[in-house]
Amino acid sequence: MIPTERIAESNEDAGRFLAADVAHVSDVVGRWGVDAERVISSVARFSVAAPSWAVGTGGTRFGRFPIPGEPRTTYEKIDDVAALNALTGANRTVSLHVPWDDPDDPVALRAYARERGICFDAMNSNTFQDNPSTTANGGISYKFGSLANVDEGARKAAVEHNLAVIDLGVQLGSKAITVWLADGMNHPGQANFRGQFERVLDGLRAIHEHLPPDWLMFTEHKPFEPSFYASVNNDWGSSMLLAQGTGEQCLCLVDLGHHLPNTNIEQVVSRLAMAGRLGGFHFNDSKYGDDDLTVGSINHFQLFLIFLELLEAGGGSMPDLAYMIDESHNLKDPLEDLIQATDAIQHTLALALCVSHDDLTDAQQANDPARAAEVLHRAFRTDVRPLVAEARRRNGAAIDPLAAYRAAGYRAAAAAERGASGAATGL
Ligand SMILES: [Mn+2]
Repeated sequence: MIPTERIAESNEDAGRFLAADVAHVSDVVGRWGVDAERVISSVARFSVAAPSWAVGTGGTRFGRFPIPGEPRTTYEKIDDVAALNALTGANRTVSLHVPWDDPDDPVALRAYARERGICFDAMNSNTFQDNPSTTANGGISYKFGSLANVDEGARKAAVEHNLAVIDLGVQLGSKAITVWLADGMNHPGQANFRGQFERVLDGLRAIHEHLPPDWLMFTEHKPFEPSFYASVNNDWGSSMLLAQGTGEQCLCLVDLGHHLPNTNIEQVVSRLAMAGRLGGFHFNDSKYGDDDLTVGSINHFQLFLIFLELLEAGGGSMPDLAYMIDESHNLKDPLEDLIQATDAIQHTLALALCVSHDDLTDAQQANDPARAAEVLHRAFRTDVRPLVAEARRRNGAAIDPLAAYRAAGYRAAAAAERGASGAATGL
């Protein structure tokens, strides 16, 4: 854990000019009618889940470069998320991935997490690789798909796995399951488009039937990889058809990296929200595809526009969706990257909250695109970092979380305890 005294210590230095900076930004945004106090409290309220696999190093198909002190167990992953949350105050939940996380005693795990201030967000089921329970079961394999497979045994195993993940999630206090499928084709002619889609829909319906009444399930689309010719759930249209065909508790999840280049993601967000089917959100950034780069590191203005649509969907506040960071940390210390991702999310939320909705609507009603652009840019180009820092300070978190993380020596302590070659990410 990172003790609160260490954070308070780091805040003494980092906070020397904070009050003056907050007063200045409040004055600036106040000139166009934005209440900085509301921005601060909205950012302070917002939380985004850390996925359990993201506290370990990711990797590419060319290799993985582990760092000392990576978590070895789900318990140690919870420790890392708790440390992250102590620094940011904005990662109050963890999202597990089964079977990479497969706790023997879910009740004990839940209690362990609760003691550290961490709750369980949406569960993730994995049917994109063979796992011991399927291969042991009569040679069943997901090589040719899970829910879309022509083999009934594989489809049945995939449905059963999802049901088991829901049962596990119930014990952990989770309220949702995200179903991302690798199903599709790597070769033209390999399968029948309609047949695959209908089999997936049947499987999703069987999973939906098992949902407790207060649960949601999410369909997550992705255009390619590992199915490089065609994914079954390839885009938001397919995702929406699947959600609509599955049932009332099935909503769509948008992963920022799961779109073809130049896709207007903010428009996708608007459409799904308009249809009442927007349920989950995975943050990352990309230059080429599903790069899983640090949030806001490349397309920051696009992220800002996406946040505007989220605020629009929530009537001026962030809608109650399942938000998660979905990144692969190939070179950075995973916790440092998660700190930067969370900071980028908080920062961009603050920027979006500084847009005057009234002024933007006036410009739109007057058919004045230049003025509309000015309204967006005056917010986007304002330095709102003091408002974000103040939100963190009020949450008892670090004003400068990365500096506080390094000063606390967390990774070195973890390495001493866990050793140099731990890895429990499943990658
Ligand atoms: Mn995702």
